[in-house]
Amino acid sequence: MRMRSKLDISAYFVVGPENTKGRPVAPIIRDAVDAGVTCVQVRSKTASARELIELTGQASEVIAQTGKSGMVTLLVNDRLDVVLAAKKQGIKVDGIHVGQSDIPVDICREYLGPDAVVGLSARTHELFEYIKNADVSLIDYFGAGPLHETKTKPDSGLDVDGKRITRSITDITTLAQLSSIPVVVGGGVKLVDIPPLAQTGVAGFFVVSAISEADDPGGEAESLVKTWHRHKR
Ligand code: TZP
Ligand code: MG
Repeated sequence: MRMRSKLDISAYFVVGPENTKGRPVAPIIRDAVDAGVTCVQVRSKTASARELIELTGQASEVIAQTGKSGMVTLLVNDRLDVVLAAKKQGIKVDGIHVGQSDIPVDICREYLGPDAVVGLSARTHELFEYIKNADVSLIDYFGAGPLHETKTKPDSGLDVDGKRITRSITDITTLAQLSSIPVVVGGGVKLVDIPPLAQTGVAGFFVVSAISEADDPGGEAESLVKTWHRHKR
């Protein structure tokens, strides 16, 4: 099993140009990293490959400017091509996060090598069974959720039969116990959700809008991070 003692996904910020209310993304990433987020995932369903490479480069640069290079993990959502191109251009990017219908994790691992971080969304209605029995030899963590329905990802939690599933705090506690690798949970997470989530035993929370759409993204990120640490089990 992969054991990355250095991988800190306790405060995991997912962001892209669709989620910043028209504001530039890089300063929001800088504020969030300054405030203590430990992982940044660049995610866009509309940006071109070139725009995503550019954004990944900016994210890497602002992380370096905060002095947290090597401590804050930088990932790209879905796009193995973007990660490979960014690396080729000398951009420091740590890995990829993929979903169940994206590029398979064995291909990601093969192209990115043993040191890369590969995260996988555990998206199935039979989540407990899946998490318990999954082959985790190639991945570093599971993303799970949603805790709540969210307009950021309207299909989140939508099952094949159109039924919507959200994960209760009790379910998330069970997930944390069943999984042999770290689990990060998100979906509609706001400040008020952090204390109960931190008590479940999961490795961290992930958010998009709570930080990226806030009037003061840095201030919001700081509140989330501090609250997590105050309440974590
Ligand atoms: N995956 C599951 S829910 C979600 C993703 C990327 C979006 C969460 O966004 P928000 O704004 O924190 O609800
Ligand atoms: Mg995906």
